[in-house]
Amino acid sequence: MTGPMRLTEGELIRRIEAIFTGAGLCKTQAGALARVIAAGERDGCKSHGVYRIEGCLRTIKAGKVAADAMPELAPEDGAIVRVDAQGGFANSAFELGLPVLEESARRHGLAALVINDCVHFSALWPEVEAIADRGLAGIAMCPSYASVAPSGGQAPLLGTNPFAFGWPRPGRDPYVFDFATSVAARGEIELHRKAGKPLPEGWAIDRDGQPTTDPAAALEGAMLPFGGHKGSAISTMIELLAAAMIGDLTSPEALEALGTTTLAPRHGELILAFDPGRFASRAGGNPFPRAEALLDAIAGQGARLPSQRRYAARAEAQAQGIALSAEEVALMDRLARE
Ligand code: NDP
Ligand code: PYC
Repeated sequence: MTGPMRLTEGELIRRIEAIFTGAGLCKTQAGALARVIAAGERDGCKSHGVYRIEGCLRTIKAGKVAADAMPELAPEDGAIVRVDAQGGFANSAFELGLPVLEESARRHGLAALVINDCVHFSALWPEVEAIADRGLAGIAMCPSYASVAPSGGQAPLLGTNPFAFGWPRPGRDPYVFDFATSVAARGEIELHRKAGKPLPEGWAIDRDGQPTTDPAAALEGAMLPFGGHKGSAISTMIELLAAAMIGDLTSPEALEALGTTTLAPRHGELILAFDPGRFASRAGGNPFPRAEALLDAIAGQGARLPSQRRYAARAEAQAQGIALSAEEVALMDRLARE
């Protein structure tokens, strides 16, 4: 039995990539997946870290993702950049589209990256952070599969529909938030179930529409949107913009096509990029000093900025290695052998 260990990010990426190539994923798919999962683990985002490897493998073994997909960039269409993921994971499609999105946003002031026909399981902050690292503001959103009851409803319909935003901060880590539009991500419910821990009140209802703190009953019933009718409306917006509008599946359609919530769903994603300097003509093309004043004022009240915890976890992981529990090491060893 191996104990807990610390790995560098490069070592963790190589281990995860080997698991995926061993399961039949091509290098393009496996590399992009390994990078995003290792980044999640490095930043202490457990709901989309190493624990997700098993779900991706189930999806591969079930034949629900194109293991050798090479994403394809569509011909230029104004400020709309389109990448067809060809049924592969979203992550390599994003990597292909990012430089084109950046170039288009600089040329037009704003641009959209539409990813179609992708299998999606990952966190969105790596994407908006990558956009902000290029000096642009970014918004990313996607549906998932029906698992959340609309506010006032009792049955799964909306997805957990993540929504992420990134803002560049010259000389500092970008301002980034990224959250499910459900009270918590489904991954959190699954982690509570695995740990045998009850859910906090207000996260979910059972199949009879009654409030529950039992993770298994929540997974059979429905999760709840954050902020009642407000989260429900934002989640609906995501279904409209990042599914219906881009000609891809909504969360109920994605669940119907897949037939289960135990595999990663197939749908689309919408990512927007803004060139802040181009919008800031009234500010002499430089919006950053006033943006910094606002963000500093928030932090000045003792409030923590979103991603502050993540950047702190990253700094620790970069100094000391990414900490993996004995269970996580055993999981990766087992998955590498299977
Ligand atoms: P969390 O509730 O854990 O965090 C949401 C955001 O709020 C983070 O940016 C976090 O920053 C920030 N935050 C948390 N607490 C505070 C605080 N006290 N003050 C200020 N900011 C705070 O996220 P969720 O559980 O809702 O989502 C987790 C992940 O799941 C996301 O990355 C999302 O993309 C992913 N997801 C993916 C889906 C998919 O279909 N692909 C579906 C649903 C979710 P920090 O990280 O620093 O704590
Ligand atoms: O954690 O809610 C979630 C989730 C759904 C699909 C991928 N992640």
